[in-house]
Amino acid sequence: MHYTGLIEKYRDRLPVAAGTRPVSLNEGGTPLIELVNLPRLIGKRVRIFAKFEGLNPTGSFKDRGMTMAVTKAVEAGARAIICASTGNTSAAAAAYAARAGIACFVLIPEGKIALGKLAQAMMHGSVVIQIRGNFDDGMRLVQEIAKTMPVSIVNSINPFRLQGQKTIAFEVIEALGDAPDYHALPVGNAGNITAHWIGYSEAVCQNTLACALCEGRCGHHRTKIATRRPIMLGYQAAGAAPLLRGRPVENPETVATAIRIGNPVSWQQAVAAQRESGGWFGECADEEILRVQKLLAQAEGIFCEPASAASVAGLIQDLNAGRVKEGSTIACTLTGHGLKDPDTAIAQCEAPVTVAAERGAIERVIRENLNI
Ligand code: AN7
Repeated sequence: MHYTGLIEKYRDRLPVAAGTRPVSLNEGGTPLIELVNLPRLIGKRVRIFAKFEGLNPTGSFKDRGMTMAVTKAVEAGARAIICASTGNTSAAAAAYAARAGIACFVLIPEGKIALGKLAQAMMHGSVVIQIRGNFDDGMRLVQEIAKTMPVSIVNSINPFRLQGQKTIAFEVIEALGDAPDYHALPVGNAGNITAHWIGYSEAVCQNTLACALCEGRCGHHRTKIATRRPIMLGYQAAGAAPLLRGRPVENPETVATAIRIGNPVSWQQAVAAQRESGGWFGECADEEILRVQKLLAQAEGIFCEPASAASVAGLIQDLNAGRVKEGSTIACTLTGHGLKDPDTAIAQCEAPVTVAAERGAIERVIRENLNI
């Protein structure tokens, strides 16, 4: 049957009513791609699977949360949505608002979001408000503003966002036949690690009690689809690692602008996921994030954005430290597409060679590169 997005697919596991009409761009259903070269390159006997969320309609996992948040906002009669964003949330909000025919306001830190994300927010017709401040300032402002203005918040403090994003866990389980041993992902505002844990927890639960969100309509705890839950590994950029440090970071800084966040709103839930799963938080230096981003692009053919590469960069560190055991199966969420941030990609690569439009000149380049 024609795939029409995650609300239709997981209707019985999501807090939606029978008559709810999804605002959807057919998000979800992303591939789980085994990394076929990386384990050999790092000399570890493990199976690593990348959940490539860059292949969602707006190029990040945010679409999963946004289909739910906008569907519910429209159902409740909202005429406008608002979010603070490091880029991907604004791109998704803008697209789903366009689809629903409602207004969208996005607050972004001036000069600190990747070019592709800015283009998306602008192109989909949202009102882009650049603030002279960082994401955390924007998050605080959005919460204040939503108290007095007729705008519905679609940041991940909106519980429907997490409900949509929990479907990543369901899809990983379906692809592998059960939960992996570990699940690694980048952590910024900490909504996604919370959502993954909700998904994995519901997957092993047969509790038929009604969930608080839907007042008994969904019955999403009905069928057990996994026998266990993974150990959760949450990786932050070294310059923006509040969860690792145990306190907010005043001026977060990292090349991975998507996770340039110093005071995550889902702090408590993320810590709960880490503790309950027996997992931990780790940090990655910017150089390491970029090195692994390039490694994924050049050794696996997968172009993710810098923040996404933190999941694999952190995993490699913990494999080398012996903290993640060999023989394990690991899922890594690659949260966004590399095309989102062309500036950072180009800055890491050698400039193209420029030659005359002549056969000889091109043959010379080929010979040099193949050493023949
Ligand atoms: C590619 O867009 O917060 O820990 O405003 O874009 O759930 O915040 C983006 C976050 C990881 C972190 N990878 O997820 C925003 C925003 C990418 C991201 C994260 C983000 P959370």
